[in-house]
Amino acid sequence: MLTDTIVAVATPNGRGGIGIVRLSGPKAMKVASKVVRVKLLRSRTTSYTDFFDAEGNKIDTGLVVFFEAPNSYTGEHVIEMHMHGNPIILGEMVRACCELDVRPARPGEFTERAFRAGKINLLQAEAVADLIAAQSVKAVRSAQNTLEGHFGNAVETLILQTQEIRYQLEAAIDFSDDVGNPDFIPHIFGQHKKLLEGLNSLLVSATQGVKLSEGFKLVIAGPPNAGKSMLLNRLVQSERAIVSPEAGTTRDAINVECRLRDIPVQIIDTAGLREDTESSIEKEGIKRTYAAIEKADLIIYLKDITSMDRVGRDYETDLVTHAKILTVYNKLDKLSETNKVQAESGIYISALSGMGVACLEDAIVEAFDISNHENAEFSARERHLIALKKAINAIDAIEEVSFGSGPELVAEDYREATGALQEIGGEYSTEDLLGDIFSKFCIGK
Ligand SMILES: Nc1nc2c(ncn2[C@@H]2O[C@H](COP(=O)(O)OP(=O)(O)OP(=O)(O)O)[C@@H](O)[C@H]2O)c(=O)[nH]1
Ligand SMILES: [Mg+2]
Repeated sequence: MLTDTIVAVATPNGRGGIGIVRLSGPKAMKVASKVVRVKLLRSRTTSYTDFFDAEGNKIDTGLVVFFEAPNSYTGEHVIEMHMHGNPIILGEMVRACCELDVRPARPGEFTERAFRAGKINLLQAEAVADLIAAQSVKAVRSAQNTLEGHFGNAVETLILQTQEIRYQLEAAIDFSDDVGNPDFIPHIFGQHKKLLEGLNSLLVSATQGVKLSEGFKLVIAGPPNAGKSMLLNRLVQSERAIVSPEAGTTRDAINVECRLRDIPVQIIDTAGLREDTESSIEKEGIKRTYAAIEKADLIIYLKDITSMDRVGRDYETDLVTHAKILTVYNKLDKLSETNKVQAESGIYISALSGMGVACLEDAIVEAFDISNHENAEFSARERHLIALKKAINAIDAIEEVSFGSGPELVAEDYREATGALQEIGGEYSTEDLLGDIFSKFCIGK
C-alpha cells in the first residue's frame, strides 16, 4: 500500500519561464490547503494563486492545477504548481511541502505509481523515459507509438494466440477425441506456424525499435590512409578526428553520436587495418577496430581508389561480423575523367570534396532497413528482445507430430512462451526489474 505523499520539481534544473512542482498522494489536498489556500474544487481546472511556505510566508504567485484521483497521471490526487522558473523558488516550495509531512520523490516515482495503479503497463512506463530521452523526431514518434500501445497491443495479440493454442491443446488432452480428429493436428499446427511468424516479425520491428532509441552502430573500417577519419568528419560535419597523410594516425576508436536523415547513429572511426606495423600502440588500436566491428550494425569498408591496384592484403573478406558491409571507394576527386575505374561495383565518394557523400548516406539509411510505415515504428528495449526470443525459443522446435504424440509437452512449451511474453508488459515483474527501470528516470517524472 502506498500511503505517503511525494513531491518533486518536474521541470529541468535551471532557470526558465515556468517551473513546476508536483505533489502526489493522499495528503496532496491537505498540503495544498496550506501552500496555495485557494479552493481546489474542480478537477483539471487551473486557478491563479499566491504560494506560501509552511509558516505562511508568501513564496511566489502562479497557477495551480488539481487532478482528482483516480483521474490523474499517478491515479492518486495530484497537484501541480506552476511557478516562476527559478530553482530557489521551486526549492522553497519543495521544502515547504516536506515540512508538511510529504517526502521528496525518487527518480521515476510518479510513473512508478502510475504503473502500480494499473494506469499504464511496464512497456508504456519505459516509453515515457524513452520519449524524454529521444534524440530524433523518429525516436520521439516511436516512443509515442509505444506509449499509445502499438507495441503492447501487438504483444497482447500474440499472448492471446499462445493462450488460444494452449487451451485447445488442453481441451484435446482432456477429451482425447479431438487429438484423434484428423483435422485437428493440421489445424492447430497451422495456428502454431502463424504465431511463430508473428513473433519473428515483432522481433524484427522491436530490434529496430531498440536501434531507434539507442542508435545504430556504424563502423568505418579499412586500410590506413583510406580517408576514414576524413569521412567521419564529413558525416558528422565537425572536425572530430585527426586527419593526416601519415598511415596509422587513428589508434583509439573514435565514437561520435549524430543523426543521419534523422536516424540516431553512433559513428565509430577506427585504426586502419594492416599487419606490417611495429608500433605496439597501433597494434592495440587494430585490436580495438576488430572489437568495434564485432558490435557493428553496419560497416563501411573504405578503400582509397587511387591505390587499388597496389599489392596488399584486403581485410574486407575476412571480417568476422553479422553486420552488412558497404564497400566504399574514396578520393574520387583524385581521378581524372579518363581513368575513372568502372569495373568495381560499389559506392564512390570524395570525403575531401563531399562528392557522392549524399548517395552514401542514402545507402547507409537503406542498409539500416528501417520500416517506412510510421505506425510500425515503436521504441523497444533489450529486455523486450530477450523476452521475445525466449518465447520464440520455447516453441520454435515444435513439430507437427508433437501435437499428436506429446500434447502435454507442447502445452508446457506454450505455457513458457506465454510467460515470456507477459514479462514484456510487466504482468509478472520482480522488484529488482522495477527498481532498475525506474531508477533510470529523471526526478519529477
Ligand atoms: N584527395 C583526397 N584526399 C583525401 C580524401 N580523403 C582523405 N584524404 C587524405 O588522405 C589522407 C589520410 O586521411 P585520413 O582521414 O587521416 O585517413 P584514415 O583512413 O583515417 O587513416 P588512418 O587513421 O591512418 O588509418 C589525408 O592526407 C587526407 O587529407 C579524399 O577524398 N580526397
Ligand atoms: Mg584515421
